[in-house]
Amino acid sequence: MARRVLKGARIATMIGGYGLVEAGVIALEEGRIAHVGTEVPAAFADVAAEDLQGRLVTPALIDCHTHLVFGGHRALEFEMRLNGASYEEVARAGGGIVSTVGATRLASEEALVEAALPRLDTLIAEGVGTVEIKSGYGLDLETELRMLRAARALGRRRDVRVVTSFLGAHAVPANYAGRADAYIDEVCIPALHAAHAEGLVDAVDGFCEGIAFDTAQMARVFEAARALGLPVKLHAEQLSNIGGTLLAARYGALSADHVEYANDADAAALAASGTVAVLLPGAFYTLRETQAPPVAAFRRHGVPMALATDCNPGSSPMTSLLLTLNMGCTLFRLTPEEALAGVTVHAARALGLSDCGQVAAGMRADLAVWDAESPGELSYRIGFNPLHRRIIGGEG
Ligand code: DI6
Ligand code: FE
Repeated sequence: MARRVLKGARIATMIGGYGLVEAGVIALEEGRIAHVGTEVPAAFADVAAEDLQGRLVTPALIDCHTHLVFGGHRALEFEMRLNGASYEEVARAGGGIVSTVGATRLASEEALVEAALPRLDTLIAEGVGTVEIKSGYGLDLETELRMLRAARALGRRRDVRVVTSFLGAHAVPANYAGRADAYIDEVCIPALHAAHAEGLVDAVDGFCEGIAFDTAQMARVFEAARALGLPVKLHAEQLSNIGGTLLAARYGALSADHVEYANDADAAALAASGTVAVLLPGAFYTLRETQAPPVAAFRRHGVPMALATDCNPGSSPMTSLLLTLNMGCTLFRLTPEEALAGVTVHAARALGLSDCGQVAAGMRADLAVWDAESPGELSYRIGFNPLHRRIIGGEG
């Protein structure tokens, strides 16, 4: 359907906060938004308008940080933690990320796709139109590439835009224990080159943490990314402060993610570099973390904040972006307006996308229509999905 007019919409444009337009009209043409206002534009006078009967319209939601592709699951670890083990103890005991690596290496591309589809479908059912998917459970060249091919395949299998991040620097595999630098040189950077040559990489990510890679090691990965012209992002300050956020800012990263242990100086650096702070309340909740990210400092310095599921088998086995909104408000004290910006306009920015995340002329016609009266309802409810339908690329 090339041309289309929606009327009777309460539109949260997400331009300057909610940017509400009452009794709004949206004209769509060739997969793009052609017009947003309160009158049908003359050029669309010939198109029969569809009445949304006062329903809320937002940009289609964007989950800007997921590890959606992986083999197996980690329910046993969940039990371990409930029996008293900490996340770091689980990791040091050979569990954690590395155990998912074993299951992922054994899975074919098709098996990875099939395992991820139910998770992706759950996100889509809540109005998600764009999802970021990371590699990082291969930690060898073949499996890192296979994960990224699976991520691209998911984007072809469903009406959703998939943005990939190469996360070769996610953990040190067992055969490189104690030799993280050699892993970076011999596996991570060559795999990045190979994945990029195959068109599989939209951005480069890493896990900068005591149990993973330090800032000097991450800087080498970022240099390789820069040489390829790829943007970077970083899991930073999730469990401790070791300088990842400052590193991310120094490289003009799209985002610094988790950031529970970031401080005021980190917030100032993110603001200066225009880097988005991606908050991941699902991991905070699952790990029973007690230090919340410095939201007040982010506000004070004007750091854009995004929210994402961090869907992964260990620290955030969550496939609900609506629950993430609620957790962002309840656990981190975001306002519902900040939370919705976090899964729309700021999530787009965290992915380097400028054609989605707002309802505005020129943007992709990716919309979510809700059986809701006010945008705050999306954050308010727990375990309730008011999605009426998605419109993706002007269709639906
Ligand atoms: N931080 C996280 O929370 C996830 N990855 C990361 O770098 C955890 C991934 C996992 O435990 O499998
Ligand atoms: Fe993550």
